[in-house]
Amino acid sequence: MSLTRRELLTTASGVAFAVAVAPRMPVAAEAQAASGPFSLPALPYPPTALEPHIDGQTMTIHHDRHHQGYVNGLNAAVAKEPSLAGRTLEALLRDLDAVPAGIRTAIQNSGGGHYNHTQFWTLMSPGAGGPPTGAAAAAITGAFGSFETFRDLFTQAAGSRFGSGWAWLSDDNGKLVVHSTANQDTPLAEGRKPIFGLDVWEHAYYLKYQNRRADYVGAFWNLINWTEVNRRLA
Ligand code: MN3
Repeated sequence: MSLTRRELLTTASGVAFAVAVAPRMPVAAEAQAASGPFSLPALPYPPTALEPHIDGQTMTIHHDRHHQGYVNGLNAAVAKEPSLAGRTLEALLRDLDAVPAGIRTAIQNSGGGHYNHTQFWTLMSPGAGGPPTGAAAAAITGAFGSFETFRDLFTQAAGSRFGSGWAWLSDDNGKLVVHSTANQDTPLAEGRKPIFGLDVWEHAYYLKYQNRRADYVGAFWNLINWTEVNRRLA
């Protein structure tokens, strides 16, 4: 004979415990939380495609495990607040104060992690990099004087972010700015629209670069997908 977990608990502990367990019963809801509404986007290239700048093992672990972890955390959080149904992730991150306190930190960290990594994968591409093209070239020169000046500012932002975080080029009310955020915080929470961001958590580079974050940041300039940057600028 087989007993379900609930029947075993009920048998052992009586009716009162069965009532207490009841809210945990909707296994279907938990399964749903694990699988949606947010999902891990596929990498737009094979994990080894960015070598030698970012190695395949780092890309696989970073995408399949770290990013998946943020997706799982985000789904678990929103499952606790049916009132959030229909809200976009951008809207939640833009106004964290409006998110119910019980899941605010989870939205900030896991929701931010999902949002940040989703843009990160598309902003790199094999055989890309070099100086900006099209609208990005004009916008960056207009805002910073030259691509080289911008690159130095961005490199400084990436290098000086203490601990884990991101370096960004963002649109701040129509003006391009270079800045950084801590942990998985997003420019959205600062009222800015992110154009592109570089992950400077150690999990993004440690296998290949160990403590040499500057070398990883330097390699990023060989990968940046200006076509995608131009799409996001438009
Ligand atoms: Mn990361």
